[in-house]
Amino acid sequence: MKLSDREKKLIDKMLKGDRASLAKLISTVENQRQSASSIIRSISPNTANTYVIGITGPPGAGKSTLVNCLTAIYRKEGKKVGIIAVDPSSPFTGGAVLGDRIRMQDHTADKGVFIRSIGTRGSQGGLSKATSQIVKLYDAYGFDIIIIETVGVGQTELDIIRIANTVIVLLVPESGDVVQTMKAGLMEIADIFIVNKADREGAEKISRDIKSITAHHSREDKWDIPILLTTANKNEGINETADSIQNHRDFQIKHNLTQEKLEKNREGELLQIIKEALENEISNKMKDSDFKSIVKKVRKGDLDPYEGAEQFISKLI
Ligand SMILES: Nc1nc2c(ncn2[C@@H]2O[C@H](COP(=O)(O)OP(=O)(O)O)[C@@H](O)[C@H]2O)c(=O)[nH]1
Ligand SMILES: [Mg+2]
Repeated sequence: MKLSDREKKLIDKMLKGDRASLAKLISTVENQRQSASSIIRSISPNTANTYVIGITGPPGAGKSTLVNCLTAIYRKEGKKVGIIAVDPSSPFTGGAVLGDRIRMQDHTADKGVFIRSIGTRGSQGGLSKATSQIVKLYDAYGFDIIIIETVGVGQTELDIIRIANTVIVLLVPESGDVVQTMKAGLMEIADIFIVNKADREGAEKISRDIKSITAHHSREDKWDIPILLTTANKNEGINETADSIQNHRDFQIKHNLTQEKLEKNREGELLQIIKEALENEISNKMKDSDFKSIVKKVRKGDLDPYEGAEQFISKLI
């Protein structure tokens, strides 16, 4: 699809650092408008210069508070920070924005920080696609660090979290049930465990429980998962968190994992694009008379769907 002059102008201005243009482009991809893929395609030469940190954990665990604290550290280092707060449970994006704005208000006036909350808009699976596209927009815009905050531990946010170079799983002393049901899969995703609200009772215990689980799991990449204690609302343990992120970043560079991850992501992206293109092709073909007759026979029960699919595909190729 060709980009409109307006979209071309927006991309141009965004690449020169215009925040309003960035915001408009984000809306286009968030709503998965038709031109979203073309926009991302045109900016891809400007990407792959950023570092993505994913923070996931139960609601109220202190993710936004931690994002706020980490942002302060990176700003002091002169780094520009782009934040995406993903809240699929929030039906109105406005609500998510407001809640996070209040907590992240330290940075809302700072031009080196950009915060965007996204909710349920878009179809199933659209959320992770929109998130990865917003990451690309942020990347092209020139953020040195991107932080993605997602709610929950496990399931749906999994693919969102795969976009991140370092994944932090944030728990609290009350997260005992999460730890009990912690699957090996989580060990492959969590690069750093944090027990936040260390000011509360039980923090040490849960961190020991996590440790005993990680001790029995050797990761494929041999990264030793650190388990940290933080009290984010008092800014305690934040430097250690930033150090752990840096260590993980160095570890990946040292073992060539950054390149591998990049290549894996690109392959995943290729597959995604092919799937979408084929799906569009199939939907269009459904309207052709040749194919319509197959659909009709299946609908009437004169043809079983497997046989119908075979006929359909052989016509398609
Ligand atoms: N006691 C305590 N409260 C905290 C801590 N960190 C954050 N909070 C509070 O927990 C609440 C939820 O924090 P928030 O960052 O919004 O959690 P999120 O839903 O995971 O993003 C807020 O009222 C925070 O002030 C902490 O370390 N200790
Ligand atoms: Mg939050």
